[in-house]
Amino acid sequence: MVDLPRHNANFCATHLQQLCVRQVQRAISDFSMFDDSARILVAVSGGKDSLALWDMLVELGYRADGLYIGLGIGEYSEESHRITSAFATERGLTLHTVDLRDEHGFDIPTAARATRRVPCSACGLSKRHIFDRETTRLGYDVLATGHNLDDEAAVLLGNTIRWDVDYLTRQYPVLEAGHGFPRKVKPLARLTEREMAAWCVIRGIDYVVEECPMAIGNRHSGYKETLNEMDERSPGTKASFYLGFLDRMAPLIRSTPASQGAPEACPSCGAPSSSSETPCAFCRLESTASAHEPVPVRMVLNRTARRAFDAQWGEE
Ligand code: Q46
Ligand code: ZN
Repeated sequence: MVDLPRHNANFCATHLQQLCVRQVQRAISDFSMFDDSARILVAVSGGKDSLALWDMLVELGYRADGLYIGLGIGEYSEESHRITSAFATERGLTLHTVDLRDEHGFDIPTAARATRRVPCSACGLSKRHIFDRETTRLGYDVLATGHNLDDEAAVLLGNTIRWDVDYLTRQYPVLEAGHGFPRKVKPLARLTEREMAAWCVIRGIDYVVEECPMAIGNRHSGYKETLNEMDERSPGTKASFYLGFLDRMAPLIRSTPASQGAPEACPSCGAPSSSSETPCAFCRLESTASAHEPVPVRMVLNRTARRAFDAQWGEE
């Protein structure tokens, strides 16, 4: 039995699966994410959310393949790749892989050191660029990511605390295609982290339990912890915060790519960019980071994250 306080009920394995499938189907239809014939590319990291999403879409009969990006984050990335490949092989699914170091000459720890910015900044930029490029290049109709309700609620809390109106107007489970960018969807937006972990246990999905060592102590994790504390005191707070935003606030403020300025093409890689004169942000990152000596992951972790990393993976 799985206890889900936000529904004020315990769920057996069968009912938990029904709940998850219903919520995914509802998200797909409420937000018109894609139809039955769509070719879907699922961004998979080896974590529970993206593997559960891939599993669910295949189970529901969709044509869904996976895309894994090798970020070069030490043993964490090696384990993620191993688990993702095994998931695909065991189920006979198609997995595309892009390795940052092999194809672009750098990894995330080295990019963080070379740019003197937090690792998640270089990582987010690289993932967005490669997801967009590969979805278009390989001819998929849509890119699906495993962001769940906890992720989205934490982002919403951060955007609200900062009153980042620009991000708030774009926070939605569907990002329409436009100006060279593919359509992007988040079918798990109505499901919590706890529900996704339960799905994986019930379905026997092996996933990377440890979170990325770079995430330890970052602001996003702090927002998640705050929301979890509130949810413990008053179950359902997290869901009503995010789902209420989608129901009542997003329709009033939402913007789409069509309402934003048309981008130019990067002169170096051809990706959509703000200028056709200077290389795009990813090409600039690639040129700076690939010129830098490789940096091991431990070197760019703060003290807390390094301790957690050593305890999990052993000292390098
Ligand atoms: S993988 Fe990349 Fe995340 Fe790790 S470095 Fe940050 S953004 S935390 S989803
Ligand atoms: Zn470029």
